[in-house]
Amino acid sequence: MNIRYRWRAPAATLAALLAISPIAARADSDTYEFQLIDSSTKAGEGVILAARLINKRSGKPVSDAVIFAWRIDMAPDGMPTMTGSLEPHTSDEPGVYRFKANLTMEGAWRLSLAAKVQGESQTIVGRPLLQVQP
Ligand SMILES: [Cu+2]
Repeated sequence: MNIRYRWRAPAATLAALLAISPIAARADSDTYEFQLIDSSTKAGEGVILAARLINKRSGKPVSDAVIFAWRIDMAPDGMPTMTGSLEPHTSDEPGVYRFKANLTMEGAWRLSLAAKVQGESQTIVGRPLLQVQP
């Protein structure tokens, strides 16, 4: 399979970066946006989530991002400490970054991603929301 991006760094760096990241959150959020291709899914194990990274100025997907931190939790439903397991999954669609998740509870979830994009010094952070159905 043609993997068009590389995954780096363990998710250990994640809490520090994504839980409390006023600095990272500021970075270029007006230019780049992570959008879930399907923002509604069924609860379960091994759910595949796909997020497209868009450059809003050009309207084009960003295919060379390196996503180095990821997390999924139920913060939108008042459960910020309830996380789901989440691991990168292969994708061969440029600009689309996929994950395999265990989403054990219905309700509102938040996917948090941090990425580096070529030519941008700042970290790109996105937090698209996901509705999980029973
Ligand atoms: Cu929950």
